[in-house]
Amino acid sequence: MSDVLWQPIDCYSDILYHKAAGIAKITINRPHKRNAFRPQTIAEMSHAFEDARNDPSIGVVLLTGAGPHTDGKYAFCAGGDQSIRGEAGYLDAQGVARLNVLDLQRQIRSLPKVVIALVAGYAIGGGHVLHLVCDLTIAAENAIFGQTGPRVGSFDGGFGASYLARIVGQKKAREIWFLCRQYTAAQALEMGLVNTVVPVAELEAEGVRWAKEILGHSPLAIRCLKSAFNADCDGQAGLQELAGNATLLYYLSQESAEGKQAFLEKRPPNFQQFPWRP
Ligand code: S0N
Repeated sequence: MSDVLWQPIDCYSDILYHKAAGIAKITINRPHKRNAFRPQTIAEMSHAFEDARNDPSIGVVLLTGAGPHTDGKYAFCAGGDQSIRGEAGYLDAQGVARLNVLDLQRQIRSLPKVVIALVAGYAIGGGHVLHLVCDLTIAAENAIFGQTGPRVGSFDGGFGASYLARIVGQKKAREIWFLCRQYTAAQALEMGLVNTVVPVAELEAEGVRWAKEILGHSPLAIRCLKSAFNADCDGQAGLQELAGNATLLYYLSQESAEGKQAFLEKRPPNFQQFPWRP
């Protein structure tokens, strides 16, 4: 456990949401399903991520799974809840089929703050893709990683395939998907799938240590770096994100403010005061 005093935020059924000292913590809380997600779980996670995005005191989000479970095992997330899988996706409370985890994946990637997955136990199927799209992953020694799609009749051909291949290489990514094997934390570290491995009792404390280190650095620099890393894989959406940050920085400049001020004061702008930098 960490030494921070987590404050519970809001009331959710499938997740726990806490904040402390610049850090938000989202915990998938469906231990009877090894933290498999249903549309409600995804909607709640999305709501919490949006809250973290809008809170200027928050710079880092930890994403984790509740555990240990009653049998002593742990899970980060076992993917989509197979018991409510309908013909066209996972059924919500109204019986509407949804694949809303894809929206959440994009939300995590484009969140202008750092998201760290803390993985104890199983990160399987769509749960594996969730840790994948986080910026960093800290694994407990008991973590187990893998995809099951071709065995259980699903696949993630988006980030789950192409981004995985960027991280572990084409051969390894194809092995992971085609064979549906499970990999230990040590193997995951060796293939670059996680950043570090710690004893399970140290997982949250290590996550908080990494978060505090990041929080000591420049928020705008981290924000621009995240979108720069994304732009490499995310096509025009990635470029839009990176360019949006360039616009944000420009808005913060005196040069940009002069244009707006001149318009409001109904005078010609004086851009001559600003240099054409080399
Ligand atoms: C995680 C595993 C390996 C753990 O094994 P263990 O420790 O032996 O526990 P179990 O006894 O198997 O499980 C304990 C209880 O938890 C239930 N449970 C576990 N996982 C799920 C699950 N995914 N859905 C529903 N229930 C689950 C068990 O049934 C058991 O309950 P009881 O005791 O009542 O029987 C092992 O559990 C395992 O292999 N789980 C299944 C992993 C899996 O195949 N996940 C689904 C993979 N597919 C996806 O995630 C879909 C991907 C996706 O979401 C997506 C991708 C792209 C585009 C769209 C989508 C989309 O669908 O939205």
